[in-house]
Amino acid sequence: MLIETNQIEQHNQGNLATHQRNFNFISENISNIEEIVEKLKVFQIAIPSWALGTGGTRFGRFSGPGEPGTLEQKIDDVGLLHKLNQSSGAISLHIPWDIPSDAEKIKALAASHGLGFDAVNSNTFQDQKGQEHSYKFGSLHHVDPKVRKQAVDHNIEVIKHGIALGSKSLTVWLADGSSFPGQLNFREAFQNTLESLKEIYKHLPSDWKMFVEYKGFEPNFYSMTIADWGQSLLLANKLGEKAYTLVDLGHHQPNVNIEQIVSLLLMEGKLGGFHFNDSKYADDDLTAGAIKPYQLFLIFNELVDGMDAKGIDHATGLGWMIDASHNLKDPLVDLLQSVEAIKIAYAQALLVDRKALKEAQQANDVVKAQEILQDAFRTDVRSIVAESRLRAGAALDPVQAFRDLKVREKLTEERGAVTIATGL
Ligand SMILES: [Mn+2]
Repeated sequence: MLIETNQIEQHNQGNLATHQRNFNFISENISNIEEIVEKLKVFQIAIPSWALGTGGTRFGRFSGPGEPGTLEQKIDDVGLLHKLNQSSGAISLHIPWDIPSDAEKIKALAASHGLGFDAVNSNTFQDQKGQEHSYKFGSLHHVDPKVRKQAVDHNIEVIKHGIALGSKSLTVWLADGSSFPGQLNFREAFQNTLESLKEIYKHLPSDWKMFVEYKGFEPNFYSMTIADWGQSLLLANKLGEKAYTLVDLGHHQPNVNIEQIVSLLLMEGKLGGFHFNDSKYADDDLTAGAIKPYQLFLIFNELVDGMDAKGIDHATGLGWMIDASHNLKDPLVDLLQSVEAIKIAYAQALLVDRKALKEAQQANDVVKAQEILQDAFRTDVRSIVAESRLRAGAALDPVQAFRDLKVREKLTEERGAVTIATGL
C-alpha cells in the first residue's frame, strides 16, 4: 500500500487547531524556536531491515499479520514510516538476511520512497546453509585461520553489496566470546580479531566508515571479545581513521553511565554510530525511551554538547539507527514511537541553556546545574517535534494516522495473515 499526500493533509487538518495552540504556547518562551524546528526537521533515524517483523526471544516468536516477506516489502514498510514521519529516510540492511539480488532495482525502489541506504551489517553470528566452516566458536577471533578467512570474506562481500546500494558504512558486531573460563586465550582472541578487522578495513572505500560495535554479554556469558567501549576504541584506534566505535544503548551492563562514554568518544573523534533502544535489565531491545526517557535525554545532552564542540553536523555527522526488537507491539507502530522518543530527547537537549550550564559548572553550583538540565527535560516539546513534521509534509500524529489509515489491516489484506520476516 501507499499513503497518499492528501491523506496526510487530511489527517493534519483534523489536528491542526490543537497543534497550533500548543505550538504557539511553547514558542513564546523559546527564543531560538525556528532553529530548533529546522534541526528537528532534517534529523533522520535509519530503520534496520530486521526490525520490520515481529522479533522473538529464545522462548518463542509470535509473528503478526501482514509482515514483510521480501526485501522489497521491507523497503515499502520503511517508505510508509517515512511518509508518516519524514524522519526515517534510510534503511540499514543485514546481510545475508536481506541480499539485494538486483541492486539497481532495489535502489530505485528505495528512491521512489525517498529512502537511502544506511550502514550495511555483516552477520557472522549464525551459520548459513551451505557454509563451509561453523561460527559456533566465533568468527573473526576464531582459533582456526580458515574460519577467520571465511568471516573476513563475508564482510568484504557485504561491503560490495553496500557499494552497489550507495551505503557509506559497514557495521561489524561480533557474537565472538566465551561462555566458560579457560575456553579462550583473551590476548590471542583480541589479536585475531584485530588482524581480521585489518583485512576487512583494507577493502573499505576511501569515503566509508567502519563501525565496531561492542556488547557486554550475550550470546556468550563469560567473556565477549569486543565487550565494551574501551575494547572497541582500542580496535578503532589501531585500525585507522575510517574506524569508529558504535554505541548500542542495550549493550552495557545495568547502570553504566552511557552519557559519559558518549562524551569521551566524541572528544576523541571516535564515535561513529549509534543504535537506539531501551532496556530494564540487559539487551531488552525495547522501544526507545519506553523505560528510561531521562537517560535518553542525558545521552542526547552529551551528544549535542560533544558534537557542537567538534563542529559536527547533528543530522549527518553520526550514523543514527534504531536497533530494537518488537515482540509485542506492531513493529511499524513501535518504530514510529521510537523515532518520536528520539526526537523528543533531541529537542529537549537542544533546549538546554549551555551558557548557563557552563557558568553553573564553573561555580560548582550543583543545584543550578540540575535545574538547567531538568528544566529542559520537563519541557513538553511534543508540539515542537510535531511542527517540524508538519513543515516536512509528515503527519502531526503518525501513530494516530497509522491507525486511522488502517495501515496494518491493508498490509494484511495484501500480504496475508501468515508471513514471517527474516531476522532474529
Ligand atoms: Mn546494535
